[in-house]
Amino acid sequence: MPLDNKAVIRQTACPHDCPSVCALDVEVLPDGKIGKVKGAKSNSYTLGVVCAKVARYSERVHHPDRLLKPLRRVGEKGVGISAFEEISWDEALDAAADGLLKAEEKYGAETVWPHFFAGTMGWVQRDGIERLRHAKKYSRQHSSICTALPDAGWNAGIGDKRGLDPREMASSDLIVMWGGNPVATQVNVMTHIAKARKERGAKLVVVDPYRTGTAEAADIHLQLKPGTDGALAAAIGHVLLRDGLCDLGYLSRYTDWDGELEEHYSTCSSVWAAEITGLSVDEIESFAKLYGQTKRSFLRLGYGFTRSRNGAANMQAATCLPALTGAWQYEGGGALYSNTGMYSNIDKTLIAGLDVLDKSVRLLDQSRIGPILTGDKQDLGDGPPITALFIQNTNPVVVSPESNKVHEGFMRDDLFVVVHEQFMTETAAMADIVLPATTSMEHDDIYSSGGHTHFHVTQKIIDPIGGCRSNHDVNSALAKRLGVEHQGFDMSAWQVIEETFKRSGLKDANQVCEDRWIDYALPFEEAHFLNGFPHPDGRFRFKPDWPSMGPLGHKMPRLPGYFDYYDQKSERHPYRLVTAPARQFLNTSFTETKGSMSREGRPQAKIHPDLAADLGVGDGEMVVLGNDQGQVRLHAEVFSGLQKDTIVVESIFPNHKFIDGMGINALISAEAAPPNGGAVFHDTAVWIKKSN
Ligand SMILES: Nc1nc2c(c(=O)[nH]1)N[C@H]1C(S)=C(S)[C@@H](COP(=O)(O)OP(=O)(O)OC[C@H]3O[C@@H](n4cnc5c(=O)[nH]c(N)nc54)[C@H](O)[C@@H]3O)O[C@H]1N2
Ligand SMILES: Nc1nc2c(c(=O)[nH]1)N[C@H]1C(S)=C(S)[C@@H](COP(=O)(O)OP(=O)(O)OC[C@H]3O[C@@H](n4cnc5c(=O)[nH]c(N)nc54)[C@H](O)[C@@H]3O)O[C@H]1N2
Ligand code: SF4
Ligand SMILES: [Mo]
Repeated sequence: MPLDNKAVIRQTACPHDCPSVCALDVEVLPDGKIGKVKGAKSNSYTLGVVCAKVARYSERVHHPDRLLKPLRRVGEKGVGISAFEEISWDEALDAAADGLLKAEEKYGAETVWPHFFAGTMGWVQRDGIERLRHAKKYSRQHSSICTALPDAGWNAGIGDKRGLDPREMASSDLIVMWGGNPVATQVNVMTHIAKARKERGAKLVVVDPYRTGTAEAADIHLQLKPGTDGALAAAIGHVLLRDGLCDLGYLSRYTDWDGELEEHYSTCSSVWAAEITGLSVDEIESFAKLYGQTKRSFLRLGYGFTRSRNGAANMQAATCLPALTGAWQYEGGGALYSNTGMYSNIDKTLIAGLDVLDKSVRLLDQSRIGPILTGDKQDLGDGPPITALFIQNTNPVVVSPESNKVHEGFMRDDLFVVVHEQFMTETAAMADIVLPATTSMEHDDIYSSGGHTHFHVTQKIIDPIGGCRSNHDVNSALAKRLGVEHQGFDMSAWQVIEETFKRSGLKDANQVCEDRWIDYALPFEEAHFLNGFPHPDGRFRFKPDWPSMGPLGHKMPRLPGYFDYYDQKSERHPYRLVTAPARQFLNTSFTETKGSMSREGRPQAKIHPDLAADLGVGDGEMVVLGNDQGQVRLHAEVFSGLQKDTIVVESIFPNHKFIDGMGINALISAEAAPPNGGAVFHDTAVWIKKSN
């Protein structure tokens, strides 16, 4: 990109899988590299703040280990860069297409599984692989790993994936951060909480099984046992009803409230919930009263408390609370989980090839890649085995449940793998062909924001580094070689964006790019569902139609609250493991940078001092965690901020950072959670032993 000899500030958005989707002001240096990265002050959600890992972003973009050339594996799988030789783009694309075509010839198109996720959240670069998939009738992906459980739980009661504008926290008197840790996972929430505390004296309550950075900052921390949120929510409902803190007028006008529900809540006492959650009766009662007495109460619902077999029920149980008090009627009152449903007027047909989608093609569950690659008949159905994978924006060898099976599957000799990546991840190390990918600084894209209401449009701010190509360019080049045609493959990424905006009746994309974003914030009445909830009858549902929400919906309880279907403690597995995100990583991204790795150090199991004493384990000594899925060895960190039967391992460290080379997801089950699948990363009963 032509530059004079002065640094300039260019504008973009953070592409990572994070609800904050920060608007970024990035310094571009005279040598074409990026310099300092700051949050845009002009964006009323970002407010000039970014997390520490992206403030250090040049470290990742200009990392000496960035993949810069296409590679072919000539050595063993899983070894890393030394097992590969450099090849030209033409050779690499030919070999990739050849491998996919050969697999298809032998077993039919469904033997190929394009596997992707949200390493970049840009719609064009993330979802363009769907166009290739659908055009080729390759096996489809049920993208369940992150949002299937919370989406089901939220939509069950509310009806659409949107909630409060987070900037409304400025008008809240009570903010409840439930099952999320924004100090680590979406720092901007803390900016808005801090404003409400400073300007209105708002209180912050955190519901989390361990003392996170967010819990440390809170006025009240409800340190419950993982998986028991439904019981807590039901007991709060009980107190609200008992003490006359419900808005009965609101309940009858806006919800499906009835006598059966009243009867149901009357059985969910604080004493009952204290037993299940491990909280004291007093903690439950006083929080319930505080919640019931505060009209402007903002529930900020995270993902964490839904990553459990009963996660959808937990989420739905929490969404019942503002319906009980009628908090939705007041500014700063109500709830937010995610706002990604807000952008539904943007037509995705061209981006994702929805015009060539064939729903009769087999749908495979992303979270079950381990069982799928090891030939699970139930997953594969009548279809062929998976013998070819084309992977973009995800690192399944590390992030997916049942890592031992994932590993075994990738090691198969009859599996052909193409990985398009920025780094030699443990997944890339399993590939036959590795293609080097641009970062968001080097390509054009558009981004919706889950944690707020802005839709961003960005163009590249530096030239692609080395020989890197964008996902869009690679998908288009592969499509040609695979003999598929679609308008989207003949356009540049920017043309796809322009055409998408035209079809959606939006302003010209160039203009929006100059403006940086469109703010999709809704008027008060809409955002607060005062014109009705987005169900056909306009009512919030205490009794959701779970069976309509997914193939496992029949397993869900009819009434809101505690669903005791989770990996409960047993004699063999007396502890419950939570694998919450580490602050300096973003999933597996940033595990390659020194700035992040040196701060996180090594994988550690946080264990209660009483448990450490029982085991005879000192701080920094080694322990083994295990269950029916596997065993993992790591160091112990003696930590008082959790219940004695809870263990926390912040994640996601690469497998090779663990003593035996197998990481924490070896312990996580790939069981699909009801009603519609979803991975259960924080729902694992384990045993623990001292190790040598
Ligand atoms: N630094 C950093 N930021 C990230 C990520 C990262 O890995 N690192 N990942 C990104 C992604 S992909 C996502 S989806 C979001 C997720 O962001 P969050 O919404 O914060 O969700 P989680 O990360 O799953 O977990 C958050 C908290 O939930 C708690 N938790 C676990 N089980 C339970 C439970 O049963 N009940 C309750 N009440 N709490 C529970 C955990 O202890 C943890 O503190 O963050 C994004 N941002
Ligand atoms: N134990 C445990 N496991 C978890 C979780 C947990 O809390 N605990 N969280 C789960 C959750 S919520 C999620 S969302 C998943 C996330 O799992 P992943 O999606 O696998 O994680 P990311 O690190 O966000 O992204 C993966 C890769 O995308 C690459 N990438 C980024 N941009 C581009 C691009 O433009 N093109 C290409 N080709 N590649 C790109 C990055 O280099 C990175 O290696 O992990 C899940 N796994
Ligand atoms: S807080 Fe999230 S969106 Fe903002 S810069 Fe950090 S990773 Fe990106
Ligand atoms: Mo996620």
